[in-house]
Amino acid sequence: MARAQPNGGATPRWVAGRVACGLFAAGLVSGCSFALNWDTPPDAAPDASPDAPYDQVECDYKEPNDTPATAAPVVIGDTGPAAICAGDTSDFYRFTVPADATSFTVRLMFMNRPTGDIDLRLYNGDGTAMLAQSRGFGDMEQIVCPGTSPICAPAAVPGEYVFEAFPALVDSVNRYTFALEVEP
Ligand SMILES: [Ca+2]
Ligand SMILES: [Ca+2]
Repeated sequence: MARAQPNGGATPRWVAGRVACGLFAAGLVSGCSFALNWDTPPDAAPDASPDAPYDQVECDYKEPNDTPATAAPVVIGDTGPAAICAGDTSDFYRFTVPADATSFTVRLMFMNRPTGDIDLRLYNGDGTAMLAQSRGFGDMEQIVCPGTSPICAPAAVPGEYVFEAFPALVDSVNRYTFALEVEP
């Protein structure tokens, strides 16, 4: 009876200590998890928002232009903005490279994201022969003619051309701007 009482008194104190320690550790783990959440930049959402990859004005830019035959005329200095929108298979544009040009560049620029990749093709003036294509995974597609990456080797630089902005995957949608540059 005299031996049992000291043991009975010590045991509850030891158990209470373990419980308190466990709660403290759980609190630390929980705190780490919250800290990681707080580290997420609050301004990361707007650019990545899948709900607003384009607006109607961008969708309607130079439409209808879904085939080489209906390619929309553009000039050096035109930039869009345009968009590949839901149900839009392609945007074709026609442009002229002047007689004194030695090379030209066609460039698409956009903010790539999942289901938002756009690719670029260049054709001859009536859109019947593809001259080059750029199908990367970044925020830009570019073709320089004459050029080697991608290969573009037109018979003569001056003349009429057609370029096409199109979804990299069937359902890809995104806004983009474009640029035409000519080197004399
Ligand atoms: Ca179109
Ligand atoms: Ca691409």
